[in-house]
Amino acid sequence: MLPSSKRFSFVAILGATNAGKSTLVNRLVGQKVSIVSPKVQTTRSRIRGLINEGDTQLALVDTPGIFAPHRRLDRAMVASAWTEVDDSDKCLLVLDAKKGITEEEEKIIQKLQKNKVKFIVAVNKTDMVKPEKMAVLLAKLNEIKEAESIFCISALNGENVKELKDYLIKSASKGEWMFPDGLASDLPESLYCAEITREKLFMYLRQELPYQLTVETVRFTRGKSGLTVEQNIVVTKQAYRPIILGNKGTMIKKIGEAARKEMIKQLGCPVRLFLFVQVKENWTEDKARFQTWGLDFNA
Ligand SMILES: Nc1nc2c(ncn2[C@@H]2O[C@H](COP(=O)(O)OP(=O)(O)OP(=O)(O)O)[C@@H](O)[C@H]2O)c(=O)[nH]1
Ligand SMILES: [Mg+2]
Repeated sequence: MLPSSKRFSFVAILGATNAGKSTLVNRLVGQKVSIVSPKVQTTRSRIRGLINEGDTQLALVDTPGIFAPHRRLDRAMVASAWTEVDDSDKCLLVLDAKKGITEEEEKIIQKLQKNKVKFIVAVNKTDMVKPEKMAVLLAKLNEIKEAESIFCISALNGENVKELKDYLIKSASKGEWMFPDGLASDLPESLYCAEITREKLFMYLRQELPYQLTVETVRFTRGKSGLTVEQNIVVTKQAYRPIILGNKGTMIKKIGEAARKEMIKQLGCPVRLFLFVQVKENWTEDKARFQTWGLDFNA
């Protein structure tokens, strides 16, 4: 029997929160697999985006941003990002060019160096930065010997993303594919729809509230007329209920409409969406929820 010519790699996408990791994963996959928002700490658990090209499959692992954790959920999010680095074949560090290398990025780089992890750097958001500032940042990055390759990209407008993708494909390891062909993500659709609603909550609600809530899909059925999706927006306090509902229900209506439209766009079928607000003071201490997300409760 001829040896298989298949190639496969897990690529962990790591970086500070808000660097543009999820935007980049979506751009590389060519489809929205991970939610994005202008606020920090949007991604809460590992999301795998898949690229299938020729003989090669790449599983891009979008991870929660690295930040100084306080709550149990925060700790689990940050721990999950580091676990993905250990479990992957390649590591892609995403930096925000506008922010540069602050103490936060330095800590991440130092930890990678300490663990002897070689990494590829994607300097993102170059569309927002003047060439002089870029030159200074690149000079600093060039001194890091663990950085095997550096790409200056814009995940938002796609600049240089094709070059980065080609590099990742070229450097994939030999091996059988881990996921079926034709999939863009391994996230079940019911969880994906919960993420879409969470994205709209991030979009419409101000300040701290998105961090106090989670979304769970409690019904996901496919019928002749399309999908019926029922979801609970779970909050920690009764006082948050009226904020999410809004005056005469206008806020939840807006959120529901935006989420429904996005589900239709991404899943390509009619969707009926029903949203409810539920108060569960202790959802952030619920072990089963952490398991659903693949997060370590005791991190
Ligand atoms: N101008 C510009 N904005 C970008 C670019 N890439 C991402 N963004 C914006 O940066 C913000 C954060 O993007 P995300 O993709 O959610 O960042 P993330 O690193 O996944 O963030 P967390 O999941 O919270 O860690 C969003 O408002 C994006 O639109 C880029 O290349 N240029
Ligand atoms: Mg993200």
